[in-house]
Amino acid sequence: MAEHPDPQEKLRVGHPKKSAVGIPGIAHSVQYALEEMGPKRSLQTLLKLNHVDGFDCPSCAWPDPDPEHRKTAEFCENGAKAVAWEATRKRVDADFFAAHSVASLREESDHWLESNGRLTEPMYLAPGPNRAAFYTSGRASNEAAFVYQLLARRMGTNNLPDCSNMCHESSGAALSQTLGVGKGLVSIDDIAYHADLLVIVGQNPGTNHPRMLTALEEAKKRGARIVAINPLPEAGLVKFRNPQTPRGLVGPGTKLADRYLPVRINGDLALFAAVCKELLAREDAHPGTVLDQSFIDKYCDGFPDVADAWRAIDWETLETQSGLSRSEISDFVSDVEAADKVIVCWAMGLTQHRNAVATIREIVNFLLLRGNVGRPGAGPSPIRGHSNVQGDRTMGIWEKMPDRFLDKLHEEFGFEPPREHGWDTVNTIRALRDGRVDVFFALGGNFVAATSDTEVTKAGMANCALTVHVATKLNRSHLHHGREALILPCLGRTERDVRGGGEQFVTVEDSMSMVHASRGRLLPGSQNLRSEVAIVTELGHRMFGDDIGWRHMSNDYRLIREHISRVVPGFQDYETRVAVPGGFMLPRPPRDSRTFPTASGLARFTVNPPDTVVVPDGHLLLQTVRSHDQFNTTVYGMNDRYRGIHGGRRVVFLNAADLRDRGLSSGDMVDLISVWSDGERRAKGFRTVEYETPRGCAATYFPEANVLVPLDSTAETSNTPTSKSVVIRLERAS
Ligand SMILES: Nc1nc2c(c(=O)[nH]1)N[C@H]1C(S)=C(S)[C@@H](COP(=O)(O)OP(=O)(O)OC[C@H]3O[C@@H](n4cnc5c(=O)[nH]c(N)nc54)[C@H](O)[C@@H]3O)O[C@H]1N2
Ligand SMILES: Nc1nc2c(c(=O)[nH]1)N[C@H]1C(S)=C(S)[C@@H](COP(=O)(O)OP(=O)(O)OC[C@H]3O[C@@H](n4cnc5c(=O)[nH]c(N)nc54)[C@H](O)[C@@H]3O)O[C@H]1N2
Ligand SMILES: [Mo]
Repeated sequence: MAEHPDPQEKLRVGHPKKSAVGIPGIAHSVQYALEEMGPKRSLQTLLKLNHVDGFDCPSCAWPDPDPEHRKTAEFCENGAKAVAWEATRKRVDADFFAAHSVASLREESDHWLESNGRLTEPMYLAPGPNRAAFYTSGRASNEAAFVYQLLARRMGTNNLPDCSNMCHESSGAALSQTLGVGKGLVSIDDIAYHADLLVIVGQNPGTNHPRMLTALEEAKKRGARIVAINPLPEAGLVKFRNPQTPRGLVGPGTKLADRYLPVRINGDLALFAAVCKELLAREDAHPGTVLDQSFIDKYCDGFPDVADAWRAIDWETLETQSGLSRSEISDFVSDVEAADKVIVCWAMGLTQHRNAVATIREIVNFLLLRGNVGRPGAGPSPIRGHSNVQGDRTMGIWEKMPDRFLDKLHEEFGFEPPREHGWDTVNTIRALRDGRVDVFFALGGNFVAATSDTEVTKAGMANCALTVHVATKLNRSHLHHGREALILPCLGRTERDVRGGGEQFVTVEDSMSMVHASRGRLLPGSQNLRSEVAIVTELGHRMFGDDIGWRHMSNDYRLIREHISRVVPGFQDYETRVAVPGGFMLPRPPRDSRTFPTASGLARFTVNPPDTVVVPDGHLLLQTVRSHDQFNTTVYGMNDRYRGIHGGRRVVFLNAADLRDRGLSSGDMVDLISVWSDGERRAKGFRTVEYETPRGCAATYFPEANVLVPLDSTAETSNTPTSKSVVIRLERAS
């Protein structure tokens, strides 16, 4: 019985026949056999049907007469049909399945399905490529990242979530929308030797980028000013905890920042709107003295609209949202006015909020106003996290790589890469939760611990048929696994990598777009360890044979770099240029020539109405930060000495007044409860620490606090979990 009407069917209703079978019936069946089998085969089969030296009619179970009584044509009309149907020359083989998707076949009638002919080859339906997800943490080298995205796309999926989705995704989105390039436009020399003013927003370099302090010290020595914008007075920038100094380089008691603005958590959009409004007001008062009007006219669009928007905002909104007074903001604007060249550096304090992309766009507006883009000593500078997180993106680790990259892959390797966008990190967790992932593969990282809504992620992992982790160290993600699980240990950056083609090196790209080589020197931790490149290319070889030279790439990474040089823009002569000590700088058109590869070809001013997270009465806004003794989910020790914490991590930093309001004192034990539209999440047992931070703000460490971050609480556009703005309340621990 056909479930679906036959699309070929043209129903006609005639008179019922009076007699069954007879000559017309036989003639009909012979004609039918001719159609299906051709004349010779028809004769061969129909004459053998139900004969002693022949075969049993595949149609009904009517017994055959004894041998003497059998006729030359011992078959009925339906027997002939059955034979012809089976002995057909038509084939349903691999080509057929290549031409028809299972979903489209499901729509066909039963008649049509069988009428396509005989099944002649075993058919295996593998899980759809989009039921696999390939996660990357930002330590993978360019070579490993390139072959990894190649493997995923060769399989047919763009499901390439990465740690960037939780990190600088918002920066990439804001910068490409406004300047046409999703990367920073500043180099170390700009910071150390050229900028007049360095604005450090939502970043704690003393702990997370200690080598940056050297550049800042250099800048300070030649008289540059430094402004820190942060709800916490971080050590090195703002505060010193004697006797330590961040690098032992500045004298005791020195602090780098000349001005500190204790912004409310998530108050930066309002702050930068206020700064722009004030700059505009000063320009209006003394036309031609504050803004770089010739830069704006020549290189930008959207200025009149955004200027109107700034003029219309009232100061009260800006002060309330930023938590800063008009005079504090005005003093900062004076620093800006006095500086010819301004750099803004930022990190997770800006990117992990609902309005993160808008905030970073407002910073671009701020820089454009005085032509602080596309010249030495000026520009936007997102400070990246993992050593090669930026390089991994350049190599194609992204769930939505543009078509021009996919076209190049096609040209280079001859297969058609999938075009449909894949899952980012949050969407991968949703798919895991809903049982839509069969295979979860991770090239490094600690997905379960690093992502938001820990319990949801853990449970989701168990829905997978297979989880695979390529890793150097055992971590929590390996313990929350699918029905089958693999851990593939790999070489680390420090170790020598010898392959068939000799000793190999890999390459990486830093925050400032410099590409350079990295060579391990230590003997591998074990003979069993293979490089990430070797693991991924071997997998490619096992799955696809040597269709695109997986084994060759595995033995000689130069071949991978050759492919990269043809696929990825800016990598021409890769092998030669990376051989130069220090490597080479990738092109950054806005910086190199004030060329903005946006749709309009101009740098874009954007209107970003100030707003901030609404915190209900009695609640606090919680940010989650790194201690001095950790690298993301890797905890080296239990101290955070710059913040005065020793021997434990379950602490929550609070303003004295917020403690007092709740009848709490420093050292009390509390539970943290986050509130979200779908309910509450609780993290138990945190010790309160009275700390200098604006009222209504709180801070604690990640990854412990990730249980509090709701999966659906993400940044607009970038879909980054809002790890720096979680609405919570406190309850005294029982
Ligand atoms: N030692 C060490 N180094 C690291 C890492 C590590 O874990 N350990 N991690 C690496 C990685 S992956 C990354 S991404 C970087 C992260 O580097 P950072 O971004 O410096 O790391 P976080 O600890 O998240 O610090 C965020 C900073 O932003 C501030 N902040 C929070 N909310 C706001 C806000 O709303 N506005 C403003 N203006 N400031 C805010 C916090 O007080 C804190 O100072 O470091 C990299 N380097
Ligand atoms: N609440 C909250 N959550 C956050 C953040 C936050 O600020 N707050 N920050 C987010 C950010 S910025 C990031 S980048 C993510 C980090 O997310 P991930 O990158 O997934 O996490 P890591 O902790 O860096 O991963 C550490 C693991 O990587 C493996 N590993 C180390 N080196 C290598 C190597 O060379 N090769 C391989 N294959 N494996 C290696 C080790 O097994 C180690 O356990 O976390 C995000 N999560
Ligand atoms: Mo990061």
